[in-house]
Amino acid sequence: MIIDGFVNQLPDIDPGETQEWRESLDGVVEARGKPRARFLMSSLLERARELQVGTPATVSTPYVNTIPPDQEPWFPGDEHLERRIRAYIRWNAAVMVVKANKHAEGIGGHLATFASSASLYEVGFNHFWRGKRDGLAGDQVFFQGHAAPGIYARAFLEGRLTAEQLDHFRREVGGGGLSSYPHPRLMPEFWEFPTVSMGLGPLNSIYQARFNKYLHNREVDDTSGSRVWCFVGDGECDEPETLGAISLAAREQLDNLTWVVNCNLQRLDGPVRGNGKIIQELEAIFRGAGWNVIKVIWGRQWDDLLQRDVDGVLLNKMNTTLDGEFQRYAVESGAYIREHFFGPDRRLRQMVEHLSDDELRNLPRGGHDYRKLYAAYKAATEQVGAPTVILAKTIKGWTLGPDVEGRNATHQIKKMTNEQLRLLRERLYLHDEVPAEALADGAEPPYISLREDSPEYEYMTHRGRALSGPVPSRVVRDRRPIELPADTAFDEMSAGSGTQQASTTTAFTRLLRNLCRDPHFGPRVVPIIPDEARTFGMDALFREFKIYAALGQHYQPVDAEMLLSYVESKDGQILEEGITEAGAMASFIAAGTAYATHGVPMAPFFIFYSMFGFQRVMDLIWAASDARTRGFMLGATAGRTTLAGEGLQHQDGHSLLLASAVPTVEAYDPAFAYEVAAIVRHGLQRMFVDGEDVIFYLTLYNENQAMPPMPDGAETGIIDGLYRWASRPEGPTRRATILFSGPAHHAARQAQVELAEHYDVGAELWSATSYKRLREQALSVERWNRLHPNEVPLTPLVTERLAATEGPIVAVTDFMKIVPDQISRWAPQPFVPLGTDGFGRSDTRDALRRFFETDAPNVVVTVLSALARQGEIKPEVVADAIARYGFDPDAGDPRTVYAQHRSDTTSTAQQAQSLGQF
Ligand SMILES: Cc1ncc(C[n+]2csc(CCOP(=O)(O)OP(=O)(O)O)c2C)c(N)n1
Ligand SMILES: [Mg+2]
Repeated sequence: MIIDGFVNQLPDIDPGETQEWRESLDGVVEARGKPRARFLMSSLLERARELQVGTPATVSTPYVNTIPPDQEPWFPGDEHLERRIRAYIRWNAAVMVVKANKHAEGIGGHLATFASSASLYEVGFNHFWRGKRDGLAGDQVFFQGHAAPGIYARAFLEGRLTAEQLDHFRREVGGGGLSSYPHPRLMPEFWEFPTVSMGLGPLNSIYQARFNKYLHNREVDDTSGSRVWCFVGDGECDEPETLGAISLAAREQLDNLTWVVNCNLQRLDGPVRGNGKIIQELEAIFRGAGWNVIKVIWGRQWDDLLQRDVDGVLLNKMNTTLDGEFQRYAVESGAYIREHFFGPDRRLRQMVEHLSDDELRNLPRGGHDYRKLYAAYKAATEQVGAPTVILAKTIKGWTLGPDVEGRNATHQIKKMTNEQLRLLRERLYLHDEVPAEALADGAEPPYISLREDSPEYEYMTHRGRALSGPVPSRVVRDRRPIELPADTAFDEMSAGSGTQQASTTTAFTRLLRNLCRDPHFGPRVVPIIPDEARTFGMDALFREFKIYAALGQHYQPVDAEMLLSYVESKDGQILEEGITEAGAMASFIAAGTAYATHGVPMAPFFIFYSMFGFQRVMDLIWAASDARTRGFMLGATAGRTTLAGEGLQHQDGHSLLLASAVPTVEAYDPAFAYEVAAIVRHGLQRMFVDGEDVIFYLTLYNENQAMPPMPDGAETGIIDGLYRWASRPEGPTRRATILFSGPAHHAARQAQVELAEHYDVGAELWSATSYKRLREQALSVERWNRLHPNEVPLTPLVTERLAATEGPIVAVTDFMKIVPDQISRWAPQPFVPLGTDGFGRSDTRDALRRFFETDAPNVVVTVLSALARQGEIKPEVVADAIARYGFDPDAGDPRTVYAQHRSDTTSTAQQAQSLGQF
């Protein structure tokens, strides 16, 4: 059944006229066929657009170039020279990878991706991308990670890399090697943006373009001279991160953003859409999202054929040929193409009768044609009010020879014999540059380098000068230095809250407000929140600092009269991202690398639901670290028992563990407002005075408490990760030490009282703000000792701090036990962690802390048990305490198979029991 669309629901004021139009169409289909009818319909739609009739845009157009030949601009380059340069780069890229794999088995590398995209890059390099000379910020180019060999090969021709460096492709350990993919962490003067984890580059590029506009609209920096370019694989478009934010780009009218999708129709294993057409699919998606779409499918030799296509048969063939078939044509002979593509239809066959088989085989795809690409790039840069995507059709492994080009295995081919290289030399016309004997069997293939007086070198440097320097290049310069906030911003936190109750989340919100208010530092603060501000009480900031809205606020908010109304503004400061932790993370990266990208240090504070941070967007955090991002991540509503009612999928007891895996993340678990303030102040110092590329992660909790003032001299200990918070009470004869983090201080403090009152134990309390930091320090000491056998061994800081403690050490946390366990090896006394392993569940805080065995009675029993093991007290004392607190010692017998899931099996057993009662 065909359901007639919306038209039938509207009144028809002239049914006769409607009928006539419909019948005319029927007539065309009948007499001239569907292709003609399609042509007429397309023409009518185009005319309707010209007349601004307001018909909705169609999401898909025929399988031809978007820009017709007569609208192509003049190509301003020297095409011959550019082809020569492209050939040299292609050669060097291949030789580099081949040599790397000849000398180091298993080192890897890719030939086919760059072979398909060399022209896409060269047009950008030669005509569009602006570098960073003369104090300019330049363009931001996100390269496809696997195309890195080509980017190195070009930098070599430019004289920016040496042959020795090329010889050290993927050999980084000795220094001076080249990274496999774009890694600013390892090549900080070359790469700007890590891209190789598929999907992250495209996502980051959108938020980079958005952040450029943000800087501009807030008048922090003039970014109108920067354009963001992103190169994307067609297979990469299957990653949710790739396409997940494209509507934002259209909504915010990011006309400073251009994507080039390298549609070589293949991914790693095989075709991207063998049974379909990836270009058509992507066109519909992007057009639907509001992007300007430019298809570059056919090289110029096809223009003439399309001109002769009076019956629309060629167009029809183009439209109906599947990608799987196009891939086949890329590897087949001219005769095969003649028979199968042109052959079945007499009119088509006639159309190419004048072309030889060789000419047929070499009818190029648009993505290898400079003129077509130039026209598309130029149109993209002139587009106003929308981002542009260029869908360029290419061949994977282009001209790398019959064993590589278009083959399903092409992606992973990294070796070529000298025989294959000889063939490549033919295909690239490199007879003069590469002497035949250099490729004799067993010979080491040579790189091509340019003499400085060669026309190619002059052309490249001239283009480079005209475009303000080479790309990519990463430079850190202080175009607009940042000034740290005045101390007053922190004073309030250090003073404590008296009897007033507050959570560390509220305290942080006040701190953030103070920082934003600082006259010098304030404008550099970038608060980033993915639709969770109200949860954290941060809606208070909306009115004062406003929410960034690219186009302003065109409506009166429902709460306009209220104190905390939802105020959006073009110069708003808060990035209210909506429900996208990935997008928020991309903003965090753009802001946290602005010190390098724009020479304008910015201080991002990304506040999120802690469960949906590291666990959700770890790969982006890894990329942020690679990109040398500086900034603060705040995991609010942290803890597996402090966030009480939300249950399994919300209660975070492991983000600190995940954070411990990221080398440049400083992970802190503060208990009090003054600790939060001291850590933030220290972080700012490290990032913006010491110039360290670090990310600070702080957990924030929603449990209200009276905030104590900062003890004198505590600051160093807070930063180091451990300091004595309360000394042992006078009186008791036995000794113990309790380490607490975050809200576990409640349990520790109560336990201290209980132990003194009932068990003659005097316990010291220590605040452990960062186990990660203590562990890393201890590891470095351990290594030093290992390698300095003749020297007096050094003592890890954690051991030194705890050296004077007496009795067992019990560490209690609202995170998994493995978090404090990070330092157990260096504890000078027996060490027992208490934490929240297993899934969270909904209940009150007290019930949860009892369940996870992190409440005060459990701390008491753990201390007593440890003392008993040391022979300090009798086991009966422990047994008495267990009975007194009503623990069930038999829940979770370690001899059962499921011991490690104790917390969950118990609950299942309980459930079964209660069900049994019905
Ligand atoms: C997140 C992620 N998953 C998997 C990979 C491994 N991988 C590298 S390249 C590739 C295929 C890329 O295909 P496409 O995007 O079409 O790029 P092309 O090389 O064809 O231009 C895959 C799966 C990766 N780099 N990142
Ligand atoms: Mg591909």
